[in-house]
Amino acid sequence: MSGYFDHIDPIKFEGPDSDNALAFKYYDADKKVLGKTIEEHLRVAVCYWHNFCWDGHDIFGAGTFGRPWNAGLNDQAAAEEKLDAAFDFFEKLGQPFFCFHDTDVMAAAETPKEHVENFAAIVDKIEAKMSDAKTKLLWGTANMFSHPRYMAGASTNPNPDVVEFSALQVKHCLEATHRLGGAGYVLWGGREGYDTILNTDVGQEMEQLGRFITMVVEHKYKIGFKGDIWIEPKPHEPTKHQYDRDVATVYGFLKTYGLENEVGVNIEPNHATLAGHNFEHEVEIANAFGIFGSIDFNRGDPQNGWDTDQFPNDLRENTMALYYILKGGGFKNGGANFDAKVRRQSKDPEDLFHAHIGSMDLLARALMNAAELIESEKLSGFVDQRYAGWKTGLGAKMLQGKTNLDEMATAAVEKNVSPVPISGRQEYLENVVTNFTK
Ligand code: XUL
Ligand code: CO
Repeated sequence: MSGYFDHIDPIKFEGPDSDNALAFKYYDADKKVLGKTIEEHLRVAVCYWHNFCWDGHDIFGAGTFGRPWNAGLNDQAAAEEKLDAAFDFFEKLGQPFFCFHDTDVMAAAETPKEHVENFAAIVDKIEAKMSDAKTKLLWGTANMFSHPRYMAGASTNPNPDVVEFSALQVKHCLEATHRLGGAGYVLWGGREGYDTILNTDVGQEMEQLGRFITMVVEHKYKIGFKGDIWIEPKPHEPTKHQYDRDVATVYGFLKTYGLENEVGVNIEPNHATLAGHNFEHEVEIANAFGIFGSIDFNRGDPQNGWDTDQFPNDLRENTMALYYILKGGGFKNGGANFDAKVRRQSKDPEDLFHAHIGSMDLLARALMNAAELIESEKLSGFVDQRYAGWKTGLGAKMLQGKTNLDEMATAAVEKNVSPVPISGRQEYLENVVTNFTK
């Protein structure tokens, strides 16, 4: 026990009329929605890095949070104190999952041997903690972007020695994720991209990335890891051009290297908006290509263009996202990880709870709205009817590859009518969504 959250009672569901800021109003974990409980649908995860590692510093100022485990050296004792605090938080919040980077949980390391030893030492402790906790591991990942050695990328680095270090980190983190029962493993591109083309061989770097991810997949089979591997698209920040800029780009890359049936995506709304897409677009593109995996829920700020990683609070946006997630079959191994951080002035332990309670309530409402939208068939009925022409006749033959330009052109001339445009009913459909957002 860390003692850090002792003054906060376990968070309970009290319903929408409750005045208690430290209670759930909508996140009723056991409530059934479309045949599954809210907890089973959402698979909520708390992330280690924003909540327990970041100390509140920004580019102009020092840390503001004063969390005791971040006060001194990041040694094994501090890593264990942080682990205690993290599991105390998980127990009080009661969410089913957490996520971590290797460097979030372990004592700082400089050499490869130190990395292996320090990581192994904390993985033993995490395993012990998990043995009497409800919280399971949603996914693990290796941080290959913070240390200066990764300045020019990890697997896309011009120096193969850096790629060796990356291989070491991913091997150990994937094996730890497997040992801890993780449902997935995430590869965020970090610095896999470039700042100036003048010093970069893009073709060479893409080849390195393709080979590296192939080796990760091979290792997954070698160790018998049954979870999924997901790439997390992001268009820029930290590098100007990231190779995995959005879901469609990632799909093209996976297809090029024959990985499209092995690797899916972990979508983050703030990354989607930085790429000029909305959240539901990224979800539906992933559904269309069959690579939907998991979500790092958060939001950006519409007035600025960087990755502010704020907790989500837009009910309509998340109703839309949950609608397309459910339409695609919902989460399987993936879940709702909050890759979000409280603002720098929100320095108290309570603030971490307010942030997660509010976002879990928001997602529960969005889920219930989305389920009602699905059941009403108002959107799907409209779309099905809009594409009904493709079920029969030449439309069906075209999709089956059984017609050609000659036959279609002849059919058009025989009918000899210019097709009459049909309304797309955008405003009507937007009204439907508004009326289901409650
Ligand atoms: C960075 C980001 C990461 C990944 C994991 O923008 O989202 O935290 O989710 O490395
Ligand atoms: Co993320």
